Amino acid sequence: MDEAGINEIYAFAIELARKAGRAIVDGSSRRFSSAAGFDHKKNTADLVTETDQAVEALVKREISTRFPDHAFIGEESWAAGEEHALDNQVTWIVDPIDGTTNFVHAFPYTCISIGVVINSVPTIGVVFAPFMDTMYQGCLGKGSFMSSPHHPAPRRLPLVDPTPLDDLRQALVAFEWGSDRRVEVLERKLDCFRKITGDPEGGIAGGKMVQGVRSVGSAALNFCHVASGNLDLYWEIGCWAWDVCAGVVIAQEAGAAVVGSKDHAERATKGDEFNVVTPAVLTGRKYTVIRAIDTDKAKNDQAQKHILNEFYQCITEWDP
Ligand code: LIP
Repeated sequence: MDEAGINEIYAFAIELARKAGRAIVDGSSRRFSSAAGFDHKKNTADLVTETDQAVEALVKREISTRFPDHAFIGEESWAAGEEHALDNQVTWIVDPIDGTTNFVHAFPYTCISIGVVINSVPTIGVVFAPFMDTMYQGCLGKGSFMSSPHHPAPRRLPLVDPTPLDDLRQALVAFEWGSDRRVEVLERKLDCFRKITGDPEGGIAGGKMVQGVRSVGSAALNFCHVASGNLDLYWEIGCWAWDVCAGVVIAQEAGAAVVGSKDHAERATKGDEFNVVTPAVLTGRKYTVIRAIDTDKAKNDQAQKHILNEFYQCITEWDP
């Protein structure tokens, strides 16, 4: 696809995210004025609302009208059985409301996430958080940017020059509790959380004692905070391609690195396929993203690989 074609899709995605954001805010107003409910998916922590479904229908309709030959993967369409394998079609990968639990509770970390895969490569990413009126956008080879009420003109990401990150003890990390709370999953999560946060001199063997942990409830916004440099690393097993596709582009364009499963991370940090998000990684439901650490690419790669190798010493994976 030529530059003009990519630019047309990019501009359309940004405007579409703003339109969807208005629908999310309207949906929230209706929800709290009429006490409109929500439904459970796999359990009482996995929620969906009529606004999720309405916003996805809006986005899907607008895309298919403008780009009828493009493919679409959306969280709610997928839940309704419309599964689509990632192939070499231009594919829109959309989460209409990332942070649905936050939406239900009027916690502002809610966004729409619009990713576009072109030639099997995550190429365009747009994440709009309407309750904070904050837009994150990125396009392959063109950088990524953030705009907000205090800074309406898009600012390039990361927001500040990368600073050294020699050890996880200096890191602010994000991980999520997610909605799978079965004992075999929760035990693994808790063991990983324990090692990531624990004091090795205080009895937690292998503890990395990170400086802090944040769980905002939105994979897309976690990726954007890593891209901005506000978070050092985010890890999750169990979210989906629609939660992360846009964030992958925004993060990589800000110098961040993305890996998938522990096995992928080990191969990627040893080989020459570092920071390549293939369709298998994008749909693998296991993700780690680490912020830019150096402006020099070779030094940045080396520093990110070092921290990733240290981080994965804490991780015992499970299949979501
Ligand atoms: C959410 C993800 C989050 C995960 C939640 C949920 P949703 O997406 O963004 O990372 O921990 O369980 O899946 O369901 O709000 O679109």
